[in-house]
Amino acid sequence: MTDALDPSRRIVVTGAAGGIGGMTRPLLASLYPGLVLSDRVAPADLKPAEKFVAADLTQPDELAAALAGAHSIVHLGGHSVEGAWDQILQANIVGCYNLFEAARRAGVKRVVFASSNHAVGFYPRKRKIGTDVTVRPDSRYGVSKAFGEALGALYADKHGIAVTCLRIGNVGPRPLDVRRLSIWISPEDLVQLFRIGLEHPDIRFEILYGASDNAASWWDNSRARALGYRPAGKAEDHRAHAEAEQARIGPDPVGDLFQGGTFCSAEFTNDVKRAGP
Ligand code: 15L
Repeated sequence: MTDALDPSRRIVVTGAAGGIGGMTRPLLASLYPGLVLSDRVAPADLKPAEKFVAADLTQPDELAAALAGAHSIVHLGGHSVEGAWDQILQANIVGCYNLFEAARRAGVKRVVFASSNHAVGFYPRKRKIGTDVTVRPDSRYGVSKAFGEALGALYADKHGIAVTCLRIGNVGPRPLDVRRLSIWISPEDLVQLFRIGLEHPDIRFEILYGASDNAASWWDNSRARALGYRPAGKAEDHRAHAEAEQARIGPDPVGDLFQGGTFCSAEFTNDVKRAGP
């Protein structure tokens, strides 16, 4: 067995107390006995068998302690929606830099970075995009995710860390509305993508879309498929629920044109024709 496939290797999950951490922790625990959870504060439902190390992404010493002896990282930590600049700056820019730098110092081999669809949110819904397009962030949050992808490329090229950036859509048991029919991913499918990042021998630097097998997808995820991704979730199975929820939400004249939805319409002062749908 190669080192990368050793199930006992220490894998640190940052942001373990957050939404995605909560949905994927049990699945990861059954695959990786060496799993270590990290966040500023322990998850409320931490099990006795789960190992937890507290670390604040803005504190390099705390990160160094959390990453000591780590083989790989799943970096879910940071601010997970749009926020004030200083909030995004500290959690997602400074925090992400501290994370990659601590990983390099600790000799970490692989990082899976939770990027977001909001790094490319200003692409129009009528256009299908691959992972090679120029970023079009829809928010300060989206800019921070594009920054994280760029930082991942730097640490892959300069230091040889195998980095997988997942432009995650929306994770949950089912799509929440019509927009999410295009970007939804089940927790099980997301863990499949984590595994590719943690184990696949060909990873050097990758950007993949974090989406299930959605008929209405706006993304070409053929690279993920080439790496063995076989999503089981199908958003169309939940269309009736998503449409019913959408009817309650109502229209968003700007957000409905773009992939990022409300992240695009928030604070929007442009003419939609200039933004290019
Ligand atoms: C994200 O990146 C957020 O973390 C999540 O809370 C959702 O807003 C999601 O995108 C989405 O686009 O639905």
